[in-house]
Amino acid sequence: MVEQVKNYIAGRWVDSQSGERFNSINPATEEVLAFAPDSNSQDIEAAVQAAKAAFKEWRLVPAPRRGEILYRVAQILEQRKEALSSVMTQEMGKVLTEARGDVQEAIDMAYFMGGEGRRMHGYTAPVEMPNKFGMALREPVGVVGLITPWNFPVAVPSWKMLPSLVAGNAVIWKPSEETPYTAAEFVKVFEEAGLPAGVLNLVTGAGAVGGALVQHPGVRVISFTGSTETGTKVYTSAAALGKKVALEMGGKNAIIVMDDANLELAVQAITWSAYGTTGQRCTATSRLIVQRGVASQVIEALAAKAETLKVGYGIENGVEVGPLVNQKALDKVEKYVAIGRDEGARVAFGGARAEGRGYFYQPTLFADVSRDMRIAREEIFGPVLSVIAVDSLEAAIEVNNEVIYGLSSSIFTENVNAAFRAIRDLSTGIVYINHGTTGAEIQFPFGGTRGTGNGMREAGQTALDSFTEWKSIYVDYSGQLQRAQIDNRE
Ligand code: UN1
Repeated sequence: MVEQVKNYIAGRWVDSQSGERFNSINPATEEVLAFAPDSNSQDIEAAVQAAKAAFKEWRLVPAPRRGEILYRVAQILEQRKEALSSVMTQEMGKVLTEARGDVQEAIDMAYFMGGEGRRMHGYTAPVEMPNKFGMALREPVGVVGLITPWNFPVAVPSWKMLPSLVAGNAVIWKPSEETPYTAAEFVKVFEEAGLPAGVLNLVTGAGAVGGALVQHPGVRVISFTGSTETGTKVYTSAAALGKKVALEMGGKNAIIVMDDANLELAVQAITWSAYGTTGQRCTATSRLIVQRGVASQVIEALAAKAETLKVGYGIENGVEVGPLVNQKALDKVEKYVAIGRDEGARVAFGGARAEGRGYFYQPTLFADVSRDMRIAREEIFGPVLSVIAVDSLEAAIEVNNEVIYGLSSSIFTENVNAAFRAIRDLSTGIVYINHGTTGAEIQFPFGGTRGTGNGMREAGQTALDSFTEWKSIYVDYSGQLQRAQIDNRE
């Protein structure tokens, strides 16, 4: 049965005014799973009008009450976890256990941000004049536009929606065209939780409709997660309109393994960070920087472990690695594996498509990679790991820091001095010690340096920075014209 997805605007499920639709394909079977509206700028216009109208009232709902709706979202998500995870696996391919983890991140975020309804701290500070009081508080911005990827089709949108909503904004969400069905199922949770009509609007479609959202003057904030190429375009066009933009883009994350590391632990962590979600996480490990003394031992162990991984349809029990999201992603992985071979790297494991239907590729390990090869520098977004051997901690850190991205990094060592030097010197937004590069928790800032972002962070309380403005308030209860009003300060 093919699901018919609709847009959700002003609290109603509607078709696009374009009358067009597109298919959402199950990447494991290549069958059509759902149709969704191929929306246009008229749909964005309708969503902006709905969001603007809803914002007028939503901003006045006390934040603790807004937080309570988020708690209900969390509870409904808990009940729906299995169903939503199953739709996600069918729609974008990640294995069921990972899909459950994806939904769980949204549950965690809903409880966390629900709590912000009673925190969302501002502050007071002493002021210069007698009988005068000063305070600063966070205010919603208005209508926010969210553009999200397919690789975390519930978790990543939740990082944007939940802080937006608790802060009192109205939201227009344009999910990836790979995951409209999962998106609509997620929006239904908010509807059931009692979110007023127009506060959250869903508009599905391809890049053009995202562009219309970015361009609309009624949308004051754009929060984007996706490719560096698209994110840069979003940033440029939103800047011309004076909008606030939060960007989360590419990665080329590395794990460093020192020769004193617990190698068994390191090999397990590398395997899941590199091949989990078929390497399609912004936080995935795509480089292994290993100290020369243990390099061949680690490569052998990784190849042996990769051989045991069960690749297949993620809905089936025991499958550990699902397909890539689509043909284009598969082509890109094939292209990079060819580039790696041409550059002189050695395929230690994998290096080919899997047989049969579905966009499957074998977990792939490249040895003898040098730091200047393209496979050591460019984001592949697939199950391909490149191993670079180095002589020292200093060299490892240098190699880690020289790529254009800076999301996540990790070091395996039993030496506390090396660990703390790495914490100090690894120039990524997230650093792990004796843990893979994936698995960030929602209560800490999430985001990267350099080409990964634009200095904003998601998750944690920092998430509110993207979706609020500060208002500073001075209350003068002296009953007099005080000097500060005349000459500020003498
Ligand atoms: C992403 O790949 O965009 O840390 C998000 C992790 C997950 C989130 C990844 N919690 O791997």
